[in-house]
Order: sequence, then C-alpha cells, then structure tokens
Amino acid sequence: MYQLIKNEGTARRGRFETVHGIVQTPAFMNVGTSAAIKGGISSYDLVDLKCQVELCNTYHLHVRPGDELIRRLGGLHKFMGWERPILTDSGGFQVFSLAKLRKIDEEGVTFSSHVDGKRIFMSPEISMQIQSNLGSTIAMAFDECVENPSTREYSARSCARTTRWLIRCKEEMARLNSLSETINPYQMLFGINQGCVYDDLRIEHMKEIAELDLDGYAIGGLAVGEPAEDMYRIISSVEPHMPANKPRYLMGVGTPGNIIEAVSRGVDLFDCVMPSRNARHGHLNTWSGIRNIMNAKYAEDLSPIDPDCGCPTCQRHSRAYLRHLFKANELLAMRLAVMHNLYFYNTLMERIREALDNGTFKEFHDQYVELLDTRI
Ligand code: PRF
Ligand code: ZN
Repeated sequence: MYQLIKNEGTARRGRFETVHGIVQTPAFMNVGTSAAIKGGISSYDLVDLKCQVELCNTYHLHVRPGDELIRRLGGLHKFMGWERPILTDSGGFQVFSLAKLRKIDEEGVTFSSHVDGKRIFMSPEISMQIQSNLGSTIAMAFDECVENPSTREYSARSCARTTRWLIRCKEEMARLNSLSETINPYQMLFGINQGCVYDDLRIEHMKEIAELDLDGYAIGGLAVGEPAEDMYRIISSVEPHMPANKPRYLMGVGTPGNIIEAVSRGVDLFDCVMPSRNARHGHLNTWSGIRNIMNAKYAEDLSPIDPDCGCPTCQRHSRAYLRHLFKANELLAMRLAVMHNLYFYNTLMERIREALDNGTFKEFHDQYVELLDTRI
C-alpha cells in the first residue's frame, strides 16, 4: 500500500508498505542481478549501505541456479539472507538485451540462454511462475522493451501485445498467490508502460494499464539510447495518467542528475547498474561530482574519496590506498568502491526525501542536478 506523505509540485514523498517492510520513497533499488551485488557485497553490507530494496532478475535466476531450486530452499529472501523487500524484474528486458536467437509471438518469447545456449521459452505465465517460485516482494509484468529507434507501427503493435500479456500476468499471479504452497502469497505485481518515444502511444497504453488496478506502475523502454530530453518529456506526458495512490517506478535509470529530474516529475522508485558498474571501473560519485580514482593526482592523497561521505570506505581509507588497490588489481578495490557508490546513491535518495519533507526540493534540485553528473 502506497501512502503519499507530501508533495512539492509533481515530486512525491511517500511510504510504501510491503510484507517485507516499509519502503520510504523516493528510493533507489540496489541491483543484485543473480542474487548478488557485483563487487563482493553481502546482504549484511547492504544494511550498512542503507539499501531499502534489492532487485534481482527472473531470467538470470531461472537459468542459474533455477527457480525451482530456490523455491525448494524456501525462497529468495532465505537463499540470500535478505529480509527486506526484493523486486524481481520479469525477464522481459533481459531476454531482449542478453539472449540470442529470439522469436516473439503472441504466446511468448523463445530464445537461447546466455550461459549454455539452451533453448528457453518464456511467457507471461512462465515469468509469473518463476517469480512466484522466487517469492519476491514485487514481481514485474512480462513486457516487450522495444528497441530505440523503433517505428510507430511496430511500437503500437508491441504495446498492444504487452497489454494482453499484462492481463495474463495479472490472472496468473492471482492464481499463484491463492495456492496453499506459495512462498509469498502477498506477492505484488507492477505493470510496465511502453510505447517507445511516441507520447500518444505512451499515454494510451498508460490509461489502459491503469484500469487493471495493479500494485504499482513502471515506466519501461526508456534509457535505451534516446536523448535525456525525450525521457523527461515522456515521463511528464504519462505521469498525469499514472494512479496517484500507487508507487511509480522508472526502470533502469540512471545518473544522479537523471534521478533528480525524474523525482521532480513524480517518480518514486529507481534501479540502475550504474553505481556498481561505474565503481568497478574506478568512477566514484561524490557530492562535488564524479572522480576517477585511477588519476595520478591521487597517488599521495590521504583524504577520503569524499570528505562529505559517511560510507564504510570513506571512514577508513584514502584515495591513495584505493588508487593503489585498483592499479594492483586487488579484489578489495571493487568492494570498497562499490560500497562507496551504493552508499552515495542511497544517501542521495535520503537527502531527496529530507528536502521533500522540508519543502526545499527545488533548492536541492538546482544545487545538485548538474553538479553530481560532472566529472572532476
Ligand atoms: N522492461 C523491463 N525491465 C527493464 C526495462 C523495461 O523496459 C528497462 C528499460 N530501461 C530496464 N529494465 N521489464
Ligand atoms: Zn564513501
């Protein structure tokens, strides 16, 4: 259940209640694709990093170790040792971005696994069955994320099919939740808006799916190569048609600047591989911009990555030490860098929430929207 606490313009400060606890929004979900955050981060680290929700992928866990196995072991929460909310993405996006040899028809998608090439079929029903076996807090609908660019004609046909798939997802999820042996009988289902960069298709699709009264609504198919202006325009176009009493999730976004802009347009939830991926390449977020820790100027710099950061890495280690770990290819480099960036993102969301609570989000936006994406 989502409760709006306060708003500033279209920006929303909210509280989202789930069986695995409350999520204070706006929130960033930390990506643990295969039931692990890349860079050697454990579930107990995530608590220190102020992570509220972890995101895992249906497709990856289905391929390895298998959702039936996770079910037999008591579900994904128990498997990972993480008690807070988990959102599972449906496989829709991963099938289109990772798998080879896809064939899409009304029934679903046939493709070969990126691990062993084995043929796999995924449909709305199968995606719900896998997510039900995982027992995540929130399941995502099985959608088609159309490529950018795509023609209007293809986008319109794909969108209509994504709606038909969504109705099948809803029916299957209701059936699975009512079974006595279900891991999480309160599993929620979020619908996903598509429509490429065509505002009228987006709006029409959003209106259709809003009528299905789902637990939340996502905007998909963005941040797939279109200019940021297109993304912001589409969010603003669909936002008035998104149910106000449900959480809103922008999938796969983004930079701190993207997140601040999307919050100001009414988005509550985000996820992105960017903080962990950038960290693994030595690109570290700070409150004065993005630092490349490999830079020679840090060789003898004893200050922390960011003097304004409270993360475990910044409490103890210097830029000089981190640079050395990266140069020496030490595993610890990844771990310390990812901890810092995830803590930064979760703190960014906390500061956004505080600004909304205090009615100072506009000032926050103006101070940070460009600064945080600047390379220093
Ligand atoms: N659909 C799904 N997952 C996603 C996306 C989508 O369109 C995106 C698009 N940025 C990220 N993850 N199911
Ligand atoms: Zn730090």
